[in-house]
Amino acid sequence: MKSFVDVKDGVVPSVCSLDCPDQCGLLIHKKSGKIVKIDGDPDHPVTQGNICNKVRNMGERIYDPKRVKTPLKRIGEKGEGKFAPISWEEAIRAITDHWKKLIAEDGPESILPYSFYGNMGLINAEGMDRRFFHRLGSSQLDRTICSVAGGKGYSYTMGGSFGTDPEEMTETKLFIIWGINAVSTNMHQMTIAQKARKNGAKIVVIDVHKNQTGRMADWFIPIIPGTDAALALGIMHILFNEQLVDRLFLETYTVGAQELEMHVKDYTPERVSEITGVPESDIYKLARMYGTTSPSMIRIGNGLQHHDNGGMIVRTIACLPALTGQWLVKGGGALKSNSGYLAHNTTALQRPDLMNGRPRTINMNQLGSALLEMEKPIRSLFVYNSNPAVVAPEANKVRKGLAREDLFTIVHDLFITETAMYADIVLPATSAFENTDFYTSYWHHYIHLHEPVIAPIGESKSNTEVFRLLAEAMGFDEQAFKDSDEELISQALSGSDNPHLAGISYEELRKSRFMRARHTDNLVDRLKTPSGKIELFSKKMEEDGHPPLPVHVPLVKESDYPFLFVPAPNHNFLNSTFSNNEKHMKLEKAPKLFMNAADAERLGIEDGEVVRIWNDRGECELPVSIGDHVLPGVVVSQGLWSDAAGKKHLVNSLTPDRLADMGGGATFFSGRVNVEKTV
Ligand SMILES: Nc1nc2c(c(=O)[nH]1)N[C@H]1C(S)=C(S)[C@@H](COP(=O)(O)OP(=O)(O)OC[C@H]3O[C@@H](n4cnc5c(=O)[nH]c(N)nc54)[C@H](O)[C@@H]3O)O[C@H]1N2
Ligand SMILES: Nc1nc2c(c(=O)[nH]1)N[C@H]1C(S)=C(S)[C@@H](COP(=O)(O)OP(=O)(O)OC[C@H]3O[C@@H](n4cnc5c(=O)[nH]c(N)nc54)[C@H](O)[C@@H]3O)O[C@H]1N2
Ligand code: SF4
Ligand SMILES: [Mo]
Repeated sequence: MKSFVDVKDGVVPSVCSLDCPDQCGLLIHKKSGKIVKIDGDPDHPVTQGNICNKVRNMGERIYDPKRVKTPLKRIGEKGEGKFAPISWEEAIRAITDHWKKLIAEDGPESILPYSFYGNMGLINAEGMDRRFFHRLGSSQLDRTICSVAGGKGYSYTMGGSFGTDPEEMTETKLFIIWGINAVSTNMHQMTIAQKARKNGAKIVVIDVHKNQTGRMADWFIPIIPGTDAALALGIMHILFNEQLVDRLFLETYTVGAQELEMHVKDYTPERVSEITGVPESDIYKLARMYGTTSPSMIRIGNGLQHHDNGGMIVRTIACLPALTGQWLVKGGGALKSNSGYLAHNTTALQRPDLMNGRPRTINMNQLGSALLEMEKPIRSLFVYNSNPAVVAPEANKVRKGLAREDLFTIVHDLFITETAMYADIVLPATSAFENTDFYTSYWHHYIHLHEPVIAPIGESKSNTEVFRLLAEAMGFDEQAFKDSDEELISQALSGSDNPHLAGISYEELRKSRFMRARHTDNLVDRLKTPSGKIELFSKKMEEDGHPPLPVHVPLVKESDYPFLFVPAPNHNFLNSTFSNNEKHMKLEKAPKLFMNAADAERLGIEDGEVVRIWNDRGECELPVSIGDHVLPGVVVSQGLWSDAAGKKHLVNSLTPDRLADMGGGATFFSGRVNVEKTV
């Protein structure tokens, strides 16, 4: 078969590689070998030809003249961004010579990989790289920045990442979109909800910010940040009191219903209203709506878990569908992540057996401290698929660490990111369009194969290729480092004990490009908790040092600064990706700080005025947007804007690197700040 790269004029299939739940099927239009248009694939069963503007304009990024085209070495000061081209041979030799010296002096733990999901392709994001760093015996990275706290919280209740199937949500009659800006971050969720609305469904949005998603709701419920568990417990209180619970379901499929019923007596609507800022009458209205509408579906977003108490919030909300028996109703239930359905054979792909001993593990949310404060210092950092100088909390600490003269930093990326500015060596990365890989959605049930649609730009290389080269130069002669991309995919898809993957293989995927996870309708099959039931009371949580019943735990009061600060993502960037592309910046216009009119008036701040936002960790300057889109005492920004060219837009200079209650998760949204006029 002719490769898609060789198609000069025509349309070839692809899939979106970005860290977005939708994982859209794409069609790439080519002219004279170049991408001229990116469209949705109308044959994709879930995304059905619609895609976001970010990716429609992805061509701008792929062919951006700023792309790194050759390896580079630093010739200026760290942070200055002065580099000179070198060959791949020189680059790999410089890195591995340096590492061999460090290993001899300080051991392999002096080296730290830092990566996340700039590319969701599984062999590139967590395949060959994992093999390499396992074999190297470097410090290992705990990848906690995104969804770990909520993932753990949800699992305590439900046993794993299994939720409602989006394809069944056309039947849903009530959508509770809770802590997710779905219009921007999961657009097809909203498309489905709007279709269902035509058949009478209602859309309720619970958020700290009336953003695009809140504006689309039939009912928007503003809430004080970090208090959502209390609201869920207040709903439970009313459901039990008013006999709106499904007793038969509770008896058959849950443990701890009686304990929970007693426990939620304390969460009176009056008390819950005080905690959450939601009026008592609204708590009653919401509970009764939830208790009497079926099918109902709660879309649990990431905003909830980026708090000190984020794990417990998600654990608590995840109890709700059990109370109303929604798990047995088509289109009912909840969806935090569906990644369990497509879980592949990570042992075969990542080969933890290549690791000798048990090297230390470093939490990626605390990169700054790790670079500045470790007794046995990190002396080399290898960054790929991530831009920690912008995305990690306590950014000033991170920058100070990156500026260490004795830290040997390598950054593999498509661009000179804010992180790459501090690199000793920069390696040019291919875009996902230039790679072979496989992709599994954490929202819908499809797995995709991707084959390159264009040739590598310049001398860029994929992650798998770079780690093969590094392995060879380090003298690692195991077959694991010689496996081709196709072999990596085959290995990841075979020998898995996940019954939902039955029948899915590299060969089958080559024929059909995407395949659906096999389904069983039996709820019990998915309840992989210790009891095999939905755990409203969890002994496991008690063993792990958490309250066994869901509770509201207040946020850490880190200071007396008057505002809670929620620096959320925006519509046209994906984390920091696209924040350096002219087109996307233009679409997004300018960063903003949303503030309640009462607060603005008190501070004498006018709409559009640039204000200084600060706390003990750092400061930043943003223009204010005044209105009623946030509650008093809360300020919200959107987007991880670049602070290059002296712009004071680095919101993460203000965010804490405290860890959430579960899994070492991030607490981006639990920081406090002061806001004042700049003059
Ligand atoms: N356009 C776009 N799409 C994206 C991304 C992007 O940057 N841009 N990022 C991708 C990634 S990596 C992820 S993880 C997801 C994240 O996307 P989402 O799941 O939408 O999560 P967030 O955007 O972090 O936060 C969602 C909402 O939570 C609200 N929120 C914050 N704190 C609270 C709270 O205490 N209670 C309630 N009820 N709401 C709260 C915020 O105001 C925000 O509207 O999106 C992915 N898709
Ligand atoms: N204030 C605040 N901070 C946040 C968040 C928030 O809501 N608020 N969200 C957090 C969340 S949920 C997440 S997931 C993180 C995300 O943080 P990151 O994973 O760091 O995401 P990006 O900023 O998109 O950076 C990805 C980088 O990978 C590069 N890249 C893309 N493809 C490839 C490839 O194939 N190979 C290599 N080597 N590089 C590639 C891109 O060019 C880009 O520079 O940010 C977190 N930071
Ligand atoms: S970023 Fe999300 S919505 Fe946009 S094309 Fe990719 S998967 Fe689809
Ligand atoms: Mo994320």
